[in-house]
Amino acid sequence: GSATAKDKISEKIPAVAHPLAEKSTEIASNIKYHAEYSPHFSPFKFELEQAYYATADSVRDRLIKQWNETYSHYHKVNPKQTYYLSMEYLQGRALTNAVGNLDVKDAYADALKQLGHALEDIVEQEKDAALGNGGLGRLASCFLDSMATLNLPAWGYGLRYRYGLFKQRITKAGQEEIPEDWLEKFSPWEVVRHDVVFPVRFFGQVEVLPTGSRKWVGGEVIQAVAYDVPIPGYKTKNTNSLRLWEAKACAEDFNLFQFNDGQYESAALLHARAQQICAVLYPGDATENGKLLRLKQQFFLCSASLQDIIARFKDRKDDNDEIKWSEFPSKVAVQLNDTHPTLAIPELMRLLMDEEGLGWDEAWNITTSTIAYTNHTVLPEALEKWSQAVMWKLLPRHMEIIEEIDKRFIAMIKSTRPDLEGKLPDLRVLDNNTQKAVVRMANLCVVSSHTVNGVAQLHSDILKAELFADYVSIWPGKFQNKTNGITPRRWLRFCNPELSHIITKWLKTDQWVTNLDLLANLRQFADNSDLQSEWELAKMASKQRLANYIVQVTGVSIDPNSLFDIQVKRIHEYKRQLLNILGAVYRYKKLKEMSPADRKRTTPRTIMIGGKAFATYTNAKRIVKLVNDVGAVVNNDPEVNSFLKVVFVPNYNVSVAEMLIPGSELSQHISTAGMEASGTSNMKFALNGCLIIGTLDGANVEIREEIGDTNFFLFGATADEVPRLRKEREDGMFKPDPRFEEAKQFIRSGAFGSYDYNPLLESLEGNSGYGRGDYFLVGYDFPSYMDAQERVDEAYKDRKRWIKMSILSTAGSGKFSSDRTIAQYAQEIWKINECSVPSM
Ligand code: GL9
Repeated sequence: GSATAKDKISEKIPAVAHPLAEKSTEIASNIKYHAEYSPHFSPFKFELEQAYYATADSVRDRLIKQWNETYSHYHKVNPKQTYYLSMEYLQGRALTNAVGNLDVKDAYADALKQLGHALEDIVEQEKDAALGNGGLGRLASCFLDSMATLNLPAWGYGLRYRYGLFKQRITKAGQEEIPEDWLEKFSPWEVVRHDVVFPVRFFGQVEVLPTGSRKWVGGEVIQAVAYDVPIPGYKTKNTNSLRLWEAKACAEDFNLFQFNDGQYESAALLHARAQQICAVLYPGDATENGKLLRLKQQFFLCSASLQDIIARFKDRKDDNDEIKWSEFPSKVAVQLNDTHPTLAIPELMRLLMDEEGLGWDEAWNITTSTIAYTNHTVLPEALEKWSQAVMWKLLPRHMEIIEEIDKRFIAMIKSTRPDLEGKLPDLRVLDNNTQKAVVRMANLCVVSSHTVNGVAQLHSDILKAELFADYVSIWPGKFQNKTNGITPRRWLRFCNPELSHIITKWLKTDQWVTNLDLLANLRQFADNSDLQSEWELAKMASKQRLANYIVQVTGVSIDPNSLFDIQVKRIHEYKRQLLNILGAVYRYKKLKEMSPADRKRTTPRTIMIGGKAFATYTNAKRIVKLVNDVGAVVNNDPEVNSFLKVVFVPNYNVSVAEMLIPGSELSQHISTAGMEASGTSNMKFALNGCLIIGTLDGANVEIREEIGDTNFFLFGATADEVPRLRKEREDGMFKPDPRFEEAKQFIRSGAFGSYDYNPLLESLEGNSGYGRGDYFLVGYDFPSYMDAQERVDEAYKDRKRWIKMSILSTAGSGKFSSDRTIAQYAQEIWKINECSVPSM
């Protein structure tokens, strides 16, 4: 908008506080009120950035009202409540989600128009809150949305990292990581609670009191301060909290004497240590220092959250009632998001015994009836093990408790399951066998939780049959499946308004937004040519928008009439981006060899690959570079570049996903079977009418079941074949397909530049060892992958059939709503009920 237009309007519209305005003129006044009276910038400016902050402040007014009502309602009713403990939340942007869930989007768009701005431009001003790495963190954020929408009394707990996930920049050398300070300016989506502060101790020693009880003393104490982020439900008053802890030192910890003596650093030592705790998401843990910091972060989250949970439990009893600790598990459910918050177990035991004076048995009953654990991966390198030596130093009292848990587990096995005695070395919590004694966090979780769940049916089956098989024989009822889900608000209703309107029109209701199973009713119209042409137009609009974005961020112009083929996820060898790019290389080579007439008969494709590589993961970084190098050659080859483009999408994050997914037609979920626990972007793509090429892995299995096997491009080995195939490869029995050899050879020939790709390609060769000998079976699956890609090319030529398949993908995605997942957690694990805030 132009400055003159805004100046004129700013005179006409009065700046008046209207926190709950309904009329757009009053909303405009309220936005203007915040621009003037909640200033974050010098006065008299109302450019995009200032307009964003004023708009967010104004939306926040409504959130705070609902939030306070939710607090006091939960306090009054005092229902059982869930606390979701997670080291990661990938929230993304909040503004579109907030105005959408509050059902005031049109009114805000209108108000902003009066102020000379467009809502679409305003929302782009917000930085992503990227306090997570990938699927695990995004799942936690989808869960928060569903818990609020289902009116469940449930809160998230996490850490307020200053630097979330790094920003990815692509240079000639490949990926470069740049810190991103999402808090550089003010965040309107958090409220600091200066009255919610808990001390968290590190190091120190255990003191034995005259009574015989034990007490953790000394060491260093850092304060945890609560920052609350509002989590509005969709079209409901319930507004839950994501409580993020910030680390702070006390004033008393500032050594004024040293400071006046010129020793500035040592004077503020504890302040500096406090700052380190919440500085970054996942600090590199290659060094001992890095490991210690990560462990400190985990404990900080667990200790602050449990102190808060216990304080609330005590606070909600009637004034003259005494505390009935046996009721704790009927008021509190704690869910551990992976093993990262495992220390919640010994910390709850310590608080109950050492601070509240309970005995072991009572504390243990409470702890094990309160805590449940979700496993998110079977990759051995992701199963956390902490050095006992480090733990004794940092958390001496917790190590005592863990030793006792281990001792009692051994005694239980010896007395009740002598047949398992031989397996104790693997089943125990402590691993003293190796040179470096460690605590196995997953074992501690299984032994101490009432319920353990996997995140897709296949994954849960693998957990039961392999990783946790012996525990299943001890506690058969402990293990469950909770297939992951995604929020239909962010991942369809808000990111794809065009498709949403068509769905609402044909279903004659917008109830699908909270009852996603209703999408199945689209099936009856899948052949209807009116729906098909509307569907195609919506897809084309999203593709055009995506093409505009791609040219803006990469300089590569892509053809919206080509097949948009996307793989976006963290770069990992098991996810097999290498399979994708080798397929692209083979396709390019064949296109080069073809006659121009044959080329014209092919299906034009735009292959987009995006994702971040962990900073120290060498092969992942080589893959990023390879995709970029292949793109540079292919996209500039005038002979073929109207039939094939290869684009690396930089800095993949939640906001980029919201742009890419609606514009996708084919997406790749091609991990080695048995290795992707679930995947959740597969659900987002399918929901938006994108077809999937994939293996029988994770939630792909259930997606294919729901949308029908004729609508899914399946290829590859199955999970149960993988061990035999690896063995065959080790025995030198593997015969590679000539197409696979040709693709690798083409890269080696220097067709994509002089960078030495031998080390990367060698990971696909040889015959033994992890990361060598093609552990991920790229070579084995290559021919069936290429065959599946040929079926894709053929299917795309039949427009009607393709669009029908696309409609059936959306229609079959109902199961993958996180509302369904969370309803199952609530009923089958947490045993909590809805607690709706009344409308007056
Ligand atoms: C993950 C699994 O790898 C995914 O398959 C799964 O969908 C998600 C959510 O359950 O959890 N586990 C895990 O450690 N990550 C996952 O994505 N990794 C990251 O989040 C980086």
